[in-house]
Amino acid sequence: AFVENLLKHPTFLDNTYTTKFIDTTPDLFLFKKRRDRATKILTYIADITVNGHPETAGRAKPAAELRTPKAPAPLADPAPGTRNLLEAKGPQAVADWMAAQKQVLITDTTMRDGHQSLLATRMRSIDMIRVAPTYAANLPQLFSVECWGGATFDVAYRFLQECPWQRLRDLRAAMPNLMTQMLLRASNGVGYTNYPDNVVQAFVKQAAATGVDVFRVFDSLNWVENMRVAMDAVIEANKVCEGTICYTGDLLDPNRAKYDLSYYVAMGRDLKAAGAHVLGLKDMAGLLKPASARILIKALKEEVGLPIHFHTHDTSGIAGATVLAACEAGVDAVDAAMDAFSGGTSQPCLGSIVEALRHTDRDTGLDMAAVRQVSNYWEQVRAQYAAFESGIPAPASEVYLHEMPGGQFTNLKAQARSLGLEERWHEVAQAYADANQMFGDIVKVTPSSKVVGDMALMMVAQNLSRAQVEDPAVDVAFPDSVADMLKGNLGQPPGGWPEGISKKVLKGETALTSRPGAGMAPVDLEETRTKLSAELNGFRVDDEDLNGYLMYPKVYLDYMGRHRLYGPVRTLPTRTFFYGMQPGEEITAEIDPGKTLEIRLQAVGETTEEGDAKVFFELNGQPRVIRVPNRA
Ligand code: BTN
Ligand code: 3PY
Ligand code: ZN
Repeated sequence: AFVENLLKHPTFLDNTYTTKFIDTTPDLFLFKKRRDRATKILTYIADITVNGHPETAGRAKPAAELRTPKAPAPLADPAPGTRNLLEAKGPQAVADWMAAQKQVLITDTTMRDGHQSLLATRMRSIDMIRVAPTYAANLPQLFSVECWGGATFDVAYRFLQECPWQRLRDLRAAMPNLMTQMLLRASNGVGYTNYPDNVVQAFVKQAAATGVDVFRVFDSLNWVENMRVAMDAVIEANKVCEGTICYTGDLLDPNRAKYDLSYYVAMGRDLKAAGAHVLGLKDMAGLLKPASARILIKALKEEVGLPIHFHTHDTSGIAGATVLAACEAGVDAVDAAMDAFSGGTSQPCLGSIVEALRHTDRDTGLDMAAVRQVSNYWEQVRAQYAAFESGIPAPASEVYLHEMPGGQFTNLKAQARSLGLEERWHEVAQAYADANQMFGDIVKVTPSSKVVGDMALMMVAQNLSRAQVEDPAVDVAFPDSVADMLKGNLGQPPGGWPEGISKKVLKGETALTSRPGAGMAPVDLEETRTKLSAELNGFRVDDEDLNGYLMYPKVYLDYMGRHRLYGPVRTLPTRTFFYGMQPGEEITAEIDPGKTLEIRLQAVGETTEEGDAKVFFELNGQPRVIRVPNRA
């Protein structure tokens, strides 16, 4: 609502210039533009100071004495790392190098899955970019830094008012020796539905151009057929294609025979045949147990022959044991998160894995003093995001019942809360497990996990059992996402969809059994660009903007509308972004390299008869008054 009000405010109806132009065009009227951007940022600060940020209202607050986190100093010039190898010799050379290493290679997931799983994906770019040079200089032995994709793409536009492409560009520049890594949902891109092939291709091409080196490509039903378009695009871009198996069920349980060893080995072989350089093993819910990891990793190594990159979540509390078992079984690379962003629904603790392997034949070679320093930085960062903590205090063995992915767990819990079902959480967990069986025991990961979650919430809210939902005689209004999935629009699970529930949901409609993308007309990219440009008053739409719009049209347009009002708010310290300023407080915001605004809040004045609050600032020593509607 605060946006709508501002949109109506005459002072802010200026739409003659926009993001990229301002951010990248060296121009003759620098003074005026800078002042205008400064006005926009002051407007944002004034609004948040007077009215608060809607996302932090009523939530826990960071401690008053917290300072802006300070990154540890880079110790030396960045030593050559995996990125140098990729640039010099290409992705196959990276895979060959991986397979030849004795040490366990480590991917740091803090900047993607870590905060996606613990803080609802709310980490802002500035908190990442500040420490990126330290990663490059002090941790050059890392295999990769996972810092893009998954839910981070839309959350950046939607909730953080920043451009995800710019985040990637900045991180890439700050870590020239390290491979960046992203999570790509194959034909679902970084969204929740299947996109036309040429949209997926354009997106991958752009991600590679802006700065992604390793693409972890997975499909939410493990359907290799629906991964090829994305995998081919990665290979075409000469980047590392990590074709990925999603792990589900329980390898050693004879009652879950659908996902047995032969299933995973066959999928691994299919991914290799599809051109994967590396085989990803993605245990998104943290269900792989140590004994199973030994068997699975050994079999995949022997039978597929690709280097293996293992990813898990610590929801159960024993992921560390599984990682160590995987290391014993010969896994090539593993994912971990820095202390403050590890454990629980996130990855296991990076430093502890490094220590556990120290002085063994699989010693990672990472410098623990450097790891500790970086961890300490992340501790300060996490403290700033108190409002987004989900408050899960202990390991949850219940994960073996519901099998929710780490990235979904906290999200679904929040959804349950907003529906007034918080005290019935354990029923939601059971309903989630029941819905999964009803759909035939499927892989649950974005977007299929969202469908199962929607179904589970509905069952609990309406007190429906699985038997009732399946009973042809009981009338059930299924969530749209369920109908969409059973129509085949997310693709095919192993063995197809169960007949009974499909029949009930589809009401006579025939379901698609071919690849959804095969039947979708290509989007006319240039026509889309022209129309978008017109909608944005002639703004020059570059390929990054176009791809952002193609993934999330409305989210992108809303972001652009707010950008016009507020300018480059990504440069604000995180506390200021979420809480505004205190009288007497001073901050700086570097709106361009070397161009810094010094902002001091003097006072918040009375509210006028028209309902506007006057906010008094000093901007680079000059007094400035900003009026914003007081809605508090
Ligand atoms: C937010 O809305 O707060 C962030 C979006 C997070 C959505 C995630 S992505 C992984 C997980 N699986 C789902 O089905 N939803 C979540
Ligand atoms: C995502 O797709 O965002 C995930 O994290 C899946 O695990
Ligand atoms: Zn994950």
